Amino acid sequence: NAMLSWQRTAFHFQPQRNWMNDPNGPLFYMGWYHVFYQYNPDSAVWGNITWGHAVSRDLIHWLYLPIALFPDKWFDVNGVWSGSATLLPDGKILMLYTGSTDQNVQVQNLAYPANLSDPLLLDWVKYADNPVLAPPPGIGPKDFRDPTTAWFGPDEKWRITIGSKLNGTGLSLVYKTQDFIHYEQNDHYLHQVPGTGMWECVDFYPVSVNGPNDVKHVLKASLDDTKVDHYAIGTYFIENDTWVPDNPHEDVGIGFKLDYGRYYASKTFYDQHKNRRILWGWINESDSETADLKKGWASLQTIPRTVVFDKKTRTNLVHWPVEEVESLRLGSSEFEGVVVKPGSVVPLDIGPATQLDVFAEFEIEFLASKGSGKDNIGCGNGAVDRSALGPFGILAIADDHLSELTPIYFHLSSTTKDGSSTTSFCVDETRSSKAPDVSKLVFGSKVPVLSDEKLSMRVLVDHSIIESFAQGGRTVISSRVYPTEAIYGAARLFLFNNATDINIKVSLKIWQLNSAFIRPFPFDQKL
Ligand code: DQQ
Repeated sequence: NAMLSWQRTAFHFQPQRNWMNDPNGPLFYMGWYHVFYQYNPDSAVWGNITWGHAVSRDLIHWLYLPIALFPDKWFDVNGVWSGSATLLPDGKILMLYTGSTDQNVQVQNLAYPANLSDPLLLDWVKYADNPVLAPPPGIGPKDFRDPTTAWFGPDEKWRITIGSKLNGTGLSLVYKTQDFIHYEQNDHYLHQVPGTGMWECVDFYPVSVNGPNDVKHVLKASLDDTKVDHYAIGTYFIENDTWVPDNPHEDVGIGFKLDYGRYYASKTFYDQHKNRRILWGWINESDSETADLKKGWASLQTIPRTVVFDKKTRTNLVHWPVEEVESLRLGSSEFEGVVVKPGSVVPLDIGPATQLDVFAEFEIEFLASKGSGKDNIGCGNGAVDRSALGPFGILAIADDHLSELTPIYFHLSSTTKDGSSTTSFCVDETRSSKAPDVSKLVFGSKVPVLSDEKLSMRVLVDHSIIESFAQGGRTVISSRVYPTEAIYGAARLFLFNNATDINIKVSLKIWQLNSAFIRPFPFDQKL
């Protein structure tokens, strides 16, 4: 449908057509990054779930491969659901995934590449005696899914964890195995948090705090009830495979979100090629199913992000687009100290503004005549709010008349006695589209700003997706927007300041981004 083609993105991964959801089994093998994904080959809505498959040399340019796994056995006929890859020290690759059986029971199945000398890993074999795990006593048949990548213990056994729930308490079961066929269930859960409901797509991995021997562990769960990816940082006790959060007030499901926008079912993998941990996440649609059927596709994946422990705050992770995205940078424009006065909007003359990498730093000038007391509104009702210290930031995917725009902004709260202040980082979708039947919300959260730091944001703009990173990636917001006017050459970028008591002084570097090649693998051609 040409009418809606501008909502296609230029450098985000998405299938050619139809429905996609969770990223599955990401891995690096023989020079190629692989990503699999929950994919409905028949329609732009969820159903008939297979594993789509694509490969890339650099996590940016992608080649679609044939579907890797179909729902064609009794143990997965109602869906080949999410799962993870484990690379064994001997070079083998194992995939554990959830099958929804002919009885709609969630079981764990084993699959492996038919031919390890094929770098594309085109053919997959399902272990004949699947399933390898069925829901244990006491766990509901529909509350047992999404096995993690396995990790190795000092007892020479591998461990996996699988999310579930019991009476509203979200939890993660641990199993040990030596051959990935036979498993013993641990007495203890890895962790549990009352009131958080079903934990989908659990992720569990170490982050370096002070060199490789000093690590903390991240536990992430995708909460089925709220459709939010929550993580917490804590300590893993190998002796009984339990994990304890550093801060019980910021436990899984009640503390940090990986991304405060439209984002779900994320998964990391360790990239042994570049020694980094990479995070994939699904950006879901916020238009109607009717609109998705009409446009013939639904959902995208974020630009893969590197994940590290924040050594400055020591409380959170930082996420940043993989450096390879910078290979898409074309010409750039720079602006130095642009002053934006209270209540004003300043256009940034950069030419087309649909494919951008924007880096902006903000300085605050307090206006002497003013000086109100309290200002603690957080993201408030969006960028139209006006108060002493915010909001201010940029307007992306905006048309000349500002009839459509998506503000990405900071809002400071008043400085407290000890000199610290709380800063909120937000995205306001409420005026992002004139289209009806689109859910438009204000997203955001607090972001730590240390005393020696400037306020900064990085924003990737790609037609209908805006990925925003504050303070080096401490707080991240993915937005899905549906412009009808601010498309192609009509899309612009502006600065705005709706605060009443401050000027902002903004320095920016803005790159135009090239499109990525995302197309079918040329099987008839040598690469
Ligand atoms: N999506 C899969 C499940 C998972 C859910 C099914 C999360 O395995 O729990 O498509 O989005």
